[in-house]
Amino acid sequence: MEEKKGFFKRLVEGLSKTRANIVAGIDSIFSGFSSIDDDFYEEIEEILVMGDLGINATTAIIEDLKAKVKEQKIKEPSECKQLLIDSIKEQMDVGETAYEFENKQSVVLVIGVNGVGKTTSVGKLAGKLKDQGKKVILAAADTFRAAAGEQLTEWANRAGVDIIGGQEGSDPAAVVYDAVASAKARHADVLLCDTAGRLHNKKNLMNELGKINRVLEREYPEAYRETLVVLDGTTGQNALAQAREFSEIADITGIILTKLDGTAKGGIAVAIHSELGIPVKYIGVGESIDDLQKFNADEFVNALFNVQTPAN
Ligand SMILES: Nc1nc2c(ncn2[C@@H]2O[C@H](COP(=O)(O)OP(=O)(O)OP(=O)(O)O)[C@@H](O)[C@H]2O)c(=O)[nH]1
Ligand SMILES: [Mg+2]
Repeated sequence: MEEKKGFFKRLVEGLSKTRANIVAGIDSIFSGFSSIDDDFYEEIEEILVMGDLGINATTAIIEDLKAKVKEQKIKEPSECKQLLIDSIKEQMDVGETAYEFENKQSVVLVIGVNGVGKTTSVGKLAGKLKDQGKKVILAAADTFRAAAGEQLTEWANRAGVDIIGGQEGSDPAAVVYDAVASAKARHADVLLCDTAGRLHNKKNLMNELGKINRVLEREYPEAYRETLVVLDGTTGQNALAQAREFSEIADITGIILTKLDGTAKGGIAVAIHSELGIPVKYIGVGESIDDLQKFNADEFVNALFNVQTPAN
């Protein structure tokens, strides 16, 4: 509870620029319009699109808002605020089953382009799972970037979990092979695999992921599979484009959206979910080990609009 409160507060702080970007504009529409008309809806629409929520989500939200206004016979623009908040929440419900891997024997492949926060997120996730009493092993399958292994080793030490690595330049699939053997021998609950971010070229990426996937299928068929794409929240629409590209070459089961602290583009969380149907499962709001949390639509939208969640 203590920790959750702290995180919500940090989330509220982290989203302050996004809030300034979206909510301030919306509030001025709610107070500036005296009646609910087409202009009113158009202005809200524009702010949501500018706030990186994406065309899909925005259209759905506006349609939903219109239906609710009609149904509840609402006349005052100011009364629309809560309806709008509810509509945004409905766009991004992740559902109960999203975190099944946490309670199963599982292997989590963490992929994403250069510098988005893969290694950091693997480290944070390891810390979280370890705190839940899980036996976690890390696979340092980024053998490309110099010092990537050392960086992950630091995280393994911080989280208090084991790590399996390979030499720089060695085959990432071989590292995964060794890590699977170790996960089996040590009866690990979760094997987290960090990967290299430089494979921006689609063909290389597909080859490498294909190889890793074949190792996992062959050597560890009993493990529940999770493939998470890490996206940098500060890059807005670019993050959405990356998610789309990865979804074309891998069976993505979820997104980790990082660097939501201090970005004005936090609305992208809504867009990713709505445009691609891929749930945002975790969000990062800082560089330390506690700065990763499960994504909770209610909490996120409350933080965005700075309304208190009753339970917190
Ligand atoms: N502010 C902030 N910084 C973050 C967050 N997540 C990661 N970072 C920072 O982003 C930088 C890159 O993080 P890495 O974890 O090394 O990213 P990566 O995807 O592994 O990078 P490559 O392995 O080079 O592809 C580091 O300085 C991290 O501290 C976050 O949620 N908030
Ligand atoms: Mg890395």
